[in-house]
Amino acid sequence: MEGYHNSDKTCWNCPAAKLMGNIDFRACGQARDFKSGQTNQEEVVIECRRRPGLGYFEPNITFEQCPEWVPMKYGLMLKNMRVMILGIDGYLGWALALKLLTLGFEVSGLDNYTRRDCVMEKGAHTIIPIERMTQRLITVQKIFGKNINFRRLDLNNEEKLREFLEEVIPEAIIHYAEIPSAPYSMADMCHAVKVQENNVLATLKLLWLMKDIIPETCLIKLGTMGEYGTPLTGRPLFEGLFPADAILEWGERKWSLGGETTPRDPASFYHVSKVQDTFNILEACKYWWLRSFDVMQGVIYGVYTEELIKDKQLRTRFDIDEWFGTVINRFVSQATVGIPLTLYGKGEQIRGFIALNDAMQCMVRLIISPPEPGQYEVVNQVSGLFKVNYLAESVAKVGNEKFGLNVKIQRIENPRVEADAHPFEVISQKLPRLFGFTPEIELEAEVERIFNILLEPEVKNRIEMKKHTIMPVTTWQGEKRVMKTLEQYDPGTRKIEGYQSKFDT
Ligand code: USQ
Repeated sequence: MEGYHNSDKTCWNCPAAKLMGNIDFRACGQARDFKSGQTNQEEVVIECRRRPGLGYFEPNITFEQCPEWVPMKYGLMLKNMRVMILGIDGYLGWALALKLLTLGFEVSGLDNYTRRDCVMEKGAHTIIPIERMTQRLITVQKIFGKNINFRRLDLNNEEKLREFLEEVIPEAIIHYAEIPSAPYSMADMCHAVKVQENNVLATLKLLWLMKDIIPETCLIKLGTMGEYGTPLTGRPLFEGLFPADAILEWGERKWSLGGETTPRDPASFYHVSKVQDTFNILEACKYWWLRSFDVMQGVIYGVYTEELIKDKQLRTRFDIDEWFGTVINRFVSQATVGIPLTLYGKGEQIRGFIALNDAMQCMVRLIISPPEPGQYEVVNQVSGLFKVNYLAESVAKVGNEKFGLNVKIQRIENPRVEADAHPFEVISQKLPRLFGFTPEIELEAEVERIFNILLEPEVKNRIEMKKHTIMPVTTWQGEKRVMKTLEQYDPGTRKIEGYQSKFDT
């Protein structure tokens, strides 16, 4: 493709194109029911919210031809595009808000501080201190000279959500407002229900409101690679839907599976909530011609984006407790305070990973390249596949060699029900091939950046204060108990086979 990855997209993809009221999608694929009053009933015409002077016109202007789409670092962007981030106070939401602001987007967002509350419930806190939202917004104004239109709001409050959507009329919605923790969802009945209510029901309400208020706006929804599970057959994890040449063979007969959703095998009630979202969004796209990217993101790690490092007060949260810390972030914090790195079970689980900055790059690229009406698109958002024991070795190496630590590794009983040795092949072609994504962050370089922050005296002290929340006590059986240590060893003393499994980009 010439030019930017989104140069050839047209009004069909643009959120400023007013399709509702001009096209009746229910009639057929590209139905013809016009308000234009034109006599030629074969022609599909629409209006543009940003360029009313065009009147009724054929929706085939490309982004490259349209003066409302202007170049920036990652492609063409709709000038001052209004992006609403649901869950803007979180680890990802905050990082994305700052990135979008600096790129020239108009950013709005909501949050009800569930993440802060759930971490507090564990008796933990974000290791990297963050301010209250009011102070965060003042800092943003001071450093970037720009405002974020923030609303404290629960996504499950449909009346307030409707008001906010009607006020902003976002041109893209990023949905990060879910409780993202597998162990939290397995703690007991109340937690399991809370996660599913918070995640599934709120997303369903959002879909209904989008249909009524902003049907041309793309929903970019954070799913998870964990929806797919880890098939023991080694079958590749396609991007949500089977490709056209995938064949089901049974007895003497063969069928194409093309376009059908791939099997899901979630690994906790949290992961189940994401699977339920998947089907609700897929159906909404089918029934109402909404459009969505469902982002199957791997395990995220890191502290760095260009914007987050501009000022200490701009940093994003960083959790390390057994509920909300993800594995690499936890390992670095453990190394910092002398806890042997905790491998669960055999420690040979393989997951897809992506650094914070790379994940943000992907999101920007998706925001500026919306799907067409009715299109439900899935992307697998990972930049590398690693065994967790390899990650422990990498963290230990950086800790020992660059920071003079004496890092040990331990295997403990696995509190989860999961395969801890399995094949894993991921297809992740769309982001690099269709959206121009190029990972910029190397694992060990980012681990070093994490160490640099976690070893700051104030931050290290905050880990010391909460180190009792690091060891897992939440089992998938719903019991709370201390996990037995199975063995402890020095890094570099084990041979790790196939630590980076097959990864198809
Ligand atoms: N693990 C350890 N030691 C630890 C922590 C984790 O060995 O101290 C293992 C776990 O058993 C698991 C793997 O590391 O096999 C990843 O665990 P995690 O806690 O880092 O991540 P997970 O529970 O899978 O969930 C995280 C996010 C979630 C997101 C998911 C992406 O919390 O929101 O959906 O990563 S994925 O794993 O690809 O599904």
